[in-house]
Order: sequence, then C-alpha cells, then structure tokens
Amino acid sequence: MSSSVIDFIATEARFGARNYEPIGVVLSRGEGVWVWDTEGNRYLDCLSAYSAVSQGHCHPKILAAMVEQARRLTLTSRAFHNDQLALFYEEIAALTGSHKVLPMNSGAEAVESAIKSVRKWGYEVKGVPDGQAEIIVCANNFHGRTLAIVGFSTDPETRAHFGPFAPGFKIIPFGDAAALEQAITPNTVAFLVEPIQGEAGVIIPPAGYFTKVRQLCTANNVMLVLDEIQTGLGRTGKLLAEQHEGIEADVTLLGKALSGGFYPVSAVLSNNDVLGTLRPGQHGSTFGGNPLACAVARAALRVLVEEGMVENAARQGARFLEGLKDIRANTIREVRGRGLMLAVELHPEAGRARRYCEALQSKGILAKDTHEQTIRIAPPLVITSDQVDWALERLASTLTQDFS
Ligand code: IF1
Repeated sequence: MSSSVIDFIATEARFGARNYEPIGVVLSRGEGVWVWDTEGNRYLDCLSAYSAVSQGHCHPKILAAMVEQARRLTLTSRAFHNDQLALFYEEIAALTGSHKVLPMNSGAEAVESAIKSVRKWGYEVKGVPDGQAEIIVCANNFHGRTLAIVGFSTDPETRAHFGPFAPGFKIIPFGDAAALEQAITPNTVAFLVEPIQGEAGVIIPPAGYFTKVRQLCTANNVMLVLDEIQTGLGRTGKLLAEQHEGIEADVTLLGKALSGGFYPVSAVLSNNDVLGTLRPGQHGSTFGGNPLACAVARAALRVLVEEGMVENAARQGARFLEGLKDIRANTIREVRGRGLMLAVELHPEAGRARRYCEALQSKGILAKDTHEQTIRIAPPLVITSDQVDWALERLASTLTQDFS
C-alpha cells in the first residue's frame, strides 16, 4: 500500500464516526462496471453502491443531464414550481403505472413518508380510531436507519441503544402468508415488506407468497407497501420485482438507482388515494422534487429503458446464477439470486465471508459480505457476458481457496 492509501484510510478513521468498516480500497474513478483505486488498480464493482449504480458508474447520459441542469437551476424548494418536476412525475408514473408520486431524497425518507401516508389514510379513509393504526412488517427487514425504521428492525446491531421507539408496528416472519393473515386486525393499515430481503442475505420468498399477500391485503383493506428501493428498477430482471408474481402494490418505494447513483433521489408511488390524503403543510422536504434531482432521475429512468438494462439484468443474472451453481467448492452452502441480485452463502466452517471479499479484491473484484457468511453480488445492470464469465472465474478460484 502506498502512503496515500494509508493516509485516506487513517484520516477517515481519525475524524469520522466509526459506523462503517470498509474494505481497504480507496476508489477515485468509475466507468460502467469498473472502478479504479488511487493507485490505478481496476476492479469489477459487484456491489454497485448497494444497487444505486445500476446504470453503471458515471453513465454519460445521466452525467450530461446533471451538468446541463446544474448550469440552469438546481433548487427552488417546493414553495415554487419548477420545470422538471411535472415531467419527472409524468415519466415515472407512465413507466410504473402509478397514479401519484411523492418525491423525497433518501430511501429511508421514502419509507418514513410511506408510513406517515398509510397511517393518515388509515385514519381518514379506512376509519381506524385515532392513534391506533398498526403496520405489519417482517422479521429480518431492512428499510433504513431512521428512528421509526430501526425501531421495527429485528437486528440487535441496528436497534440496540437507539430507543425509545415508536409504537404501532407488528413483526411477522417473512415468506409466511398465514402469519400475515393472523396478524391483521381491523386497525391494520399496511403491510410493509421487501419483495426480496436484501440485507438479510438475498432471501427470496416461496413462490406464490406475494399472490397470497396481495389477496389478503385486498380482502382486509390493508395497503400493500413494497419497498423496492433495492429490488426495483431492473435489479431483479424486471422493472419492479412485484412483476415476478404479476401483482401490484398499493404503494411502491423507489430510491437508489432512481438517480443512477449521481444524487440521492427517492419516491413514494401510489396506485390509489393513499398519497391523496396529504394536504399542504403536512409533509415535505427542502430538497425533495428539486429540478436537479428530477433531471437526473429522468435521465436515469430513460437510459434504463432505452439501453435495455432490465432485459440485460435478466439475461446476465441467469448466466451468473448458473455459473455460481456450477462452482464445485465445499465452502459453498447455497447460491441464490434473481436477476443481478445474487448471493453466495458459505458454510460456517468456511470462515467469514469478509475474508473471501478481501481475496476477491486482490483478484480485481469488489464484493461485500453480509451477516458473516454471505457474499452479496450485485454488479451494474450493464455487465456483459464476458464480464460475467471473467467474474465467475475469479469467484471460482477464490471460493475453492481455504480460509478456515
Ligand atoms: C447502508 C443493506 C443494501 C434498502 C431497502 C430502504 C433502504 C435500503 C430495501 C434505505 C438501504 C442499504 C443502505 C446501506 C446498506 C444497504 C443495504 F445491506 F443494508 F441491505 F442495499 F443491501 N430499503 N440499503 O436496502 O435507503 O436511506 O440508505 O437511501 O450502508 O446502510 P437509504
């Protein structure tokens, strides 16, 4: 390691809150599926900033839209109209088949906004007694880091010593429709769930689960809120993961790839009157819906569609999953994935996943461990067959290494 690398890392450690433990690489440039460190080493990015850079690093068309808009107008606040917001609404509504849009910035803000909206809908439309609204969520969920959200996390690391927490959430197992049926009461306003649990280790629910969930929510007048912040916008090989079961959420949350990684942009989309219950002064955000964010998001959505990234994610995801399944290594317990949201779960005896991620780094691949035993693989959706094969060769040789 050169002194400059040590310097960046040491300075971060000295001044920064130590809420992360990054892999020891300092990145300074990116293009498509590739990133380069300060020493000029190139890596295939198999994390894509947790799926925010789905369109590939520094996509030239998103970059051009951002620069062009930044020169004209960046922020007006919502006290005034701007000439990008209406176009963003129109385009995202048409693409996703939604009726109403609420623009926010981070993913967690979109989740918080959805929680506020479904509660309000519950009181004003469903007729739940004031203060009694219940929202059902799943064990091992990950929806962000704000207080309301960490309050219904089941991960001790995420929750511990951050309380007291907001009441009104009920936790059921993921993938268990009978548990949902039992948990619903007349005061239930929503079921908030990830189509595939990301942080939990890319957990795909049993086939038919979401069809049953949809039926139960409809039958009980409960809003189905799908957190597609990670699974949405092509990551799983469909524009929205809900399409794998042919269902439609009442409320859909998008973030991350909504900006192609240029800028924090998130959105709450609703198919009905949920967002319609918000009146002037009841919710907002200084930066939400600003012209720069809207111009970036419009370009991010446009290239996703125009360049066939969703179809490519399905094709390359299938190739990647096949390739992973073909690796004969006794370190592997299971490989899972849908589209380019993939994971390799290691046997406990194989040692910590982090060691394998560090070994992959030395071979030119950046991937991230989750929960000690799982290596998450989520490259940009622009990856080619040759690049998938290149990654598979390196994964195979790393996974047959013994770190125990
Ligand atoms: C971190 C995981 C990914 C999300 C879903 C909302 C949010 C996220 C389904 C909040 C955010 C992140 C944040 C990142 C780690 C990460 C993650 F490992 F935790 F699960 F992506 F895989 N809903 N996910 O996945 O969005 O407020 O962050 O914009 O470092 O905490 P945000």
